[in-house]
Amino acid sequence: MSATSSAIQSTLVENRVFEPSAATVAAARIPGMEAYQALCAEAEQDFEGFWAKRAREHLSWHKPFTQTLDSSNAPFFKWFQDGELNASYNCLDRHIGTPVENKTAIIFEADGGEVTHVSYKELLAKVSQFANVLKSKGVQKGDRVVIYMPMTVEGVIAMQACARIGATHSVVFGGFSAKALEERINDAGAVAVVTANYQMRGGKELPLKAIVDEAITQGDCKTVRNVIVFQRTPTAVNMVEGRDSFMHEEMAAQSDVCPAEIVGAEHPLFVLYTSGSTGKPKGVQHSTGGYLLWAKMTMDWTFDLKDSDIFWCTADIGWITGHSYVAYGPLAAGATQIIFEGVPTYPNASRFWQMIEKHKCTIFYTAPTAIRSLIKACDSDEKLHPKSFDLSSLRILGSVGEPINPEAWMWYYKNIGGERCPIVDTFWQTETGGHMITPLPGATPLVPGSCTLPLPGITTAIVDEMGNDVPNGSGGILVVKKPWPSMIRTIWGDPERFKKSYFPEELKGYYLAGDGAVRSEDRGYFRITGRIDDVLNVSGHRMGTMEIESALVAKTDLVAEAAVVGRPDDLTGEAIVAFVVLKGQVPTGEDAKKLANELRNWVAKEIGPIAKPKEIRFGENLPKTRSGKIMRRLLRSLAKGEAVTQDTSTLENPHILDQLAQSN
Ligand code: 6R9
Repeated sequence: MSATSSAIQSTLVENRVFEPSAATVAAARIPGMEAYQALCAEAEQDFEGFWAKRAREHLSWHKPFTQTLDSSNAPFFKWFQDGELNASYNCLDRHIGTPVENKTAIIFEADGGEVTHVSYKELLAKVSQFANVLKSKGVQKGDRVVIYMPMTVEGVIAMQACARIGATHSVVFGGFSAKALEERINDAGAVAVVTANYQMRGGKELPLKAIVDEAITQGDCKTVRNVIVFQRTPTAVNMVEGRDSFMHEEMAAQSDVCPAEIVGAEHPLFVLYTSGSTGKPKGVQHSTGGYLLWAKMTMDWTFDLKDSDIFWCTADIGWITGHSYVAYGPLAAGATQIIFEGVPTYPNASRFWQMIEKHKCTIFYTAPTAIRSLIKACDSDEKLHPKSFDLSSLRILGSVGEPINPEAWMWYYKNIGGERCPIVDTFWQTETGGHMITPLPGATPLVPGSCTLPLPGITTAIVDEMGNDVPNGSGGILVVKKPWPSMIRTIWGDPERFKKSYFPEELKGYYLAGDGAVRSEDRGYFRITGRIDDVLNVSGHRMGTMEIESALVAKTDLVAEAAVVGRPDDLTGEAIVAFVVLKGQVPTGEDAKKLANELRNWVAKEIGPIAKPKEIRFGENLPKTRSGKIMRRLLRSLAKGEAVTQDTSTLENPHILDQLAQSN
């Protein structure tokens, strides 16, 4: 294909529009663009009235709120402030006495393939029992509990039990290292840690409890009084007398009734750590009322949820997607959901398709990185290919975590959705609590690679550095102009950082998302162009470049200086490239390989395997301006293998570029 014809083809691909079928529109909760526009108009005419009406409709309040939005201490917005409720009550008790009580809440499929069904009634009993366990350990309303668990029903039980007694949970992804865990336990001041002895992933038994022990000992986590261990596998682990106990033994000793502790709408439901542009992760604090409202509403709107749906979100509970669309949203909405413990490639790359067929999944929500890796594995093997499976149960597909490239979108649409299922490309963040910009299955014409339009009530816009709107077609900074119920409330323990990171003065009080975006000239559709700060997105995981740099320079016997940048990668979206100055000589050949490996393993130990640089390059120095600033844009070009075309006249040491241009 000539260059021109491929250019024409890619423009054609991007201009393709997929309208929802008449049948989908007719059956949808938001049927057609007029219905969508009517909701947007309602929110615009009476912003607070719009949200108040939904909060009354979608949630059960123990004490009704009288004030919808309190902006008196902006940007510390408060929603439904004087209202009282409980999140676990809204996810479980609320369904008792309705037909949902005997409905399956969770279809759990273990790594090895064993399947368990748990009804709403059964889940309520288990959550109550575990809530009583926490209470018996002295955990009280407002205390923090760290959850370091595999993807299991017990993980959700632990989260719901915290919510039930008003304890604020902080889930740490099971792939994080002892060091990362320790930092989070200490920052949150957790009184208890809930973990499992091991986790099963891809047929392998991986330790969790041992990492908790290491974290607590090394990090001197004085606040932790108890460690409660879910026995996932029969393998024994070290148990500390007086501190540690087994979840099943504790639960067996407790009643399965535990009245929900009623809390104020602004009570912190959870703190979830995410990467920002400094070395220290941010504890994103979410509320109870506003957060839960949006988790529930977006289940209805974005996924057009019906009673009969079998919903499957593949995200881990360690990430925000696993909070909003596994632990809270589906339960608040009374849905049946699939929870999967394992990995998409075990025992082989058809695992997802097998599970969709077996459990008759109707809504499938996953990340572009999973799709891209499965395309690679399945396209070369007929037996693994989705066409060898009956995926006719599917009606809606979703994508989340990073931009989905039009090729991956088309493959997903054709091979998984059978050209029948709308794809909702949902743009949102840990800080937004729930979806922000997304198509609606029964309304929005789809354009591959575009997350299309904001949900009703959500005021996203693209502005320049002074906060002025830019015209469609011009790129700019993505902001949200008005507050919304599920927005981040603060950074745990650091309100100043919250203000500075998300509400910089020059942006007129708008919420700064940290992403660049552009709207199409014809439809005004949003397309996210990627982060504008020092945050990378590797396989849909957020990683701060400074975090990785701090980890590298913490290897003080070896490393003098390090700079980390991202490089586009076909499979993982972005890949991590580290430029490292060692204390000794610049290594070459086998030595360089050995040292690079040592550093990669070091980063895995400091943060977690997801933070391992894909490539490490050594140099005697880093490119710096005369004032000593590292020129990251040059490093980004070098990482991509591009010729450096930028102005290098301010560079202190231009010869360094040749050295850093070489891969080891
Ligand atoms: C939900 C989640 C947030 C960052 C966000 C953006 C990227 C997420 C996206 C997307 C393009 C989408 N992102 N969804 N980019 N299209 N549909 O992923 O939260 O882990 O906090 O990451 O992910 O860059 O700013 P989180």
